[in-house]
Amino acid sequence: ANMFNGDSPTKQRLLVVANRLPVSAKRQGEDSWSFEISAGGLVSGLMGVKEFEARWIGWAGVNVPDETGKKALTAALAEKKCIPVFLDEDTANQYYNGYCNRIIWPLLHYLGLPHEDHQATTWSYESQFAAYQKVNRMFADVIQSHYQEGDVVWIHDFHLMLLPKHLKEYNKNMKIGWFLHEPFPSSEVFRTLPSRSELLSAVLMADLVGFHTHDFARNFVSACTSILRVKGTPEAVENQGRVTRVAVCPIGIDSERFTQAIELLEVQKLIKEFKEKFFGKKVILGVDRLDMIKGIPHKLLAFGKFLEKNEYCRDKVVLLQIAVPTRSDVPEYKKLKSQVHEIVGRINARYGSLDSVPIHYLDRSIDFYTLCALYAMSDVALVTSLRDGMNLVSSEFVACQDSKRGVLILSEFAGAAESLGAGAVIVNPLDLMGVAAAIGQALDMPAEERDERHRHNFEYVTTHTAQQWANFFVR
Ligand code: ADQ
Repeated sequence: ANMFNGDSPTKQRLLVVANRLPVSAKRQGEDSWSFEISAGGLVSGLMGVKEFEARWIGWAGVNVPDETGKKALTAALAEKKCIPVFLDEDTANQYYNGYCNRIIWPLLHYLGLPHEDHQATTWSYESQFAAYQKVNRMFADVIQSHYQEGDVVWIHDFHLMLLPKHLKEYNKNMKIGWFLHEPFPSSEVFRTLPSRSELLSAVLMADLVGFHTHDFARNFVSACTSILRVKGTPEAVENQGRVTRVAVCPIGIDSERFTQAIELLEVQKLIKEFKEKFFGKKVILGVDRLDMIKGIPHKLLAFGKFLEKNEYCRDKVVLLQIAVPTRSDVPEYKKLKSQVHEIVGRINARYGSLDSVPIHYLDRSIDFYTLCALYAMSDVALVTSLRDGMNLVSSEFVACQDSKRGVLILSEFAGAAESLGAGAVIVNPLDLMGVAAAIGQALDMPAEERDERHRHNFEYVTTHTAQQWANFFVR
């Protein structure tokens, strides 16, 4: 039942703090709950940190208005070593759907700040930031009440940038790390944020801050030096005598989970079924959360250009795009969904025939085995993120391709390009003709070249795992 194995009183305690707990809770009755583990890079990485005794602290993701419910949920989560932070509906909305998803997220990905006139809600910048401040403070209180002398606190992501400051106010000896899973943008972009100084100086109260790439780390240091006028080097920032270390540590995946899954009979059966379904066709795979940063419209339009130029391919190549809807309470995400549907419809109407359509598009989540089977049977994976902290889909595809040795087409704007660049075909997702040409190059690539590129990336993905990432950062 525990998320983490091998607890012992002699182990170093680690408090992992993230916006969401690694399990989602569903209420079954007044005081009974069911849970589902949300598998992702963070969860699998931290499950692999065996030398620490870890606890998770995060928002349960559900609104629990009554005290009985809160008590029951807290007790049930304690068995899973999870500690919930409870947020009321309005605070959660303005903090999460507002400040986090409509303000900081787009800014970190170079999409700029929303214009208040264009906001479909009545929330002002100030009220959203107030909710963000309130939630960061609530997290600090929960952490403080569970903290024991000597614990290491590892905070994740842009949702909790004020937290290091609050925690140091409670206890200046607390050891605090903060890791950003998203890109840190150029300081010219970051400085447009009204609360830039407050956020940066709060983050600098951490002892260690980590990023996926050298570029992100450099941008962060340069934002600190230009906005706060503090001293910085590529490895550290000094603010009023306090030194914050800056580390570059790209996340990996739990590669064995994938390499083992594709050997399972159940997955092999799925692979065979998909091969029969797409017999005689080359399959290009896209797997993304439906988010503007993933460049899904650009991917579809580039594929359209490829079909326009390569008439003979129209019934021989399919693009299988899985786009899991997320953040559907945010208006921009609703708009994106209908825009994408419209483009798919247009391309299929233009290039389809009575017995085939070039784009198979699903906007739902698929289970892990089906995902592995799709990764394993596809000829090409197409990742066209406009900006992306890392992009785990690229690594997952590589991990499942050891017998097929398909080609990864990867955006130069994904953090993954720094590590998988030598094996992937790198593209600028905004250069639609360039992406169309890369699709042609990938589909025609000679076996020896595919082999060499794949070997490079497979070696990387299986030796730079999520477990190593977590161990490195915490140590
Ligand atoms: P994301 O943007 O959510 O997170 P990404 O790296 O794209 O992360 O990984 C998405 C995960 O969801 C993958 O593990 C993938 O298998 C899964 N997934 C996607 N679509 C799915 C579908 N249709 N069905 C089932 N599963 C699906 C942030 C940053 C990233 C960074 C990660 C980790 O934005 O840039 O790589 O954190 O640091």
